[in-house]
Amino acid sequence: MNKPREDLHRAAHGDTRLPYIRAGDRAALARAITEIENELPSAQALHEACAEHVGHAHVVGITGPPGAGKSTLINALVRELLARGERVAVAAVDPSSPITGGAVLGDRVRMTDADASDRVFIRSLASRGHGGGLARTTRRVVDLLDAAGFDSVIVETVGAGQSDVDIASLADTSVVVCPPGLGDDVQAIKAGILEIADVLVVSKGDHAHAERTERDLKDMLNLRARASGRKVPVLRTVGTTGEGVGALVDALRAHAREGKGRRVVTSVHGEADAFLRRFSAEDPYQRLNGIEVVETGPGTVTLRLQVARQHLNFNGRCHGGVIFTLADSAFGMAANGYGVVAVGIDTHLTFQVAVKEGETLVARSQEVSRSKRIGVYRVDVTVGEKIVAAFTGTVFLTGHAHR
Ligand SMILES: Nc1nc2c(ncn2[C@@H]2O[C@H](COP(=O)(O)OP(=O)(O)OP(=O)(O)O)[C@@H](O)[C@H]2O)c(=O)[nH]1
Ligand SMILES: [Mg+2]
Repeated sequence: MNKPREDLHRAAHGDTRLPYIRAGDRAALARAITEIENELPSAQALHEACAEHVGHAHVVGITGPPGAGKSTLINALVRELLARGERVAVAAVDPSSPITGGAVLGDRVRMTDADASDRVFIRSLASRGHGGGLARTTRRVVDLLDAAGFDSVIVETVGAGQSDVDIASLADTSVVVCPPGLGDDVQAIKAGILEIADVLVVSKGDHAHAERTERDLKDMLNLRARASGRKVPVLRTVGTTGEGVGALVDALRAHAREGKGRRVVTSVHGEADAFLRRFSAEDPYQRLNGIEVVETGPGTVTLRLQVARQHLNFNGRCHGGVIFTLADSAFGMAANGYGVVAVGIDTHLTFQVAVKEGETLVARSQEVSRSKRIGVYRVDVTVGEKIVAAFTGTVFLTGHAHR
């Protein structure tokens, strides 16, 4: 229980590492990513310090089946972006080979000149976390790279939509890479993948079947566009030579300019704090129950309630509904701290220890993951050092701003 407090202390005084990272200290950046990957307590303070610096980078997700040519394409993309004078970061989420996968990509890019190599940072993320863990760390690494001042942050993941890391929720622009000859049967890459693509790339454009695959995909997308009105560009690239990659960068930029699918970025926290405190003060149900705000941070809120007679059930213990109300309030506030209306759609609460009159309940919510449309939160309800209830909740993000 001391650790979170140490974190809050650090957060309150600003994180000392971020200025170095923002000044281009690569060793500090690499260490910070390791901390995030290992989910060390110190990573939380860093994450909170990043909040006011995120939102500058264009985050591009590159996904597609294994061996589709994603890394080779990213290598060419990095060269193109460097040639345009950008600072570029790449995070490769590689379940098959956590370290060597990244090294392969790095080796290929290292061929560029010295000035350029100062402007590129490549990192492979070990997928040791399962499910939500990997999604959370990847998201935090992306936020860190964004806060570090890279113009583009490219994320490579295997799979498309169904993978642990849902690239569509992580990126401003999602690119789906389709290798040629996925068939004669393009149906193989069906709805799921096409749904998340902002840009489709037929890779290995020098391959005999590439033209055919491009045509099939265009036909399929034209049919869909007629129904949905959503136009997804299809481009052909040759990663090994860089052919078509200039046009790809143009398409990525065009998508970013349209502003569709912007990631939800954390607002400057001072405003959010004032907003959340007002939100709590104006919530009649929170007032009725005597709920007080202890602390707020990006994606996290701590609330307190002292159990009084009015909170007891027929057994003389704290009513479960009160514990739920406290946890649900922390959940709702954390999810709504970004200026976007978040609506709860699912919650689950376990009661672990009975609570007596006079005890003080503290509920601290934590963001597990947050995407364009969905946020997942966990809340621990404690009395002193004891966890008395654990809550998880999901919100739907409406995309509408709070009044
Ligand atoms: N002919 C040709 N081969 C390519 C091209 N791009 C990639 N390849 C080859 O395709 C193979 C897979 O390429 P990668 O870039 O490693 O593919 P990937 O999608 O990153 O693979 P995983 O990360 O393992 O899923 C390699 O042998 C590449 O040399 C291309 O444009 N043309
Ligand atoms: Mg790869």
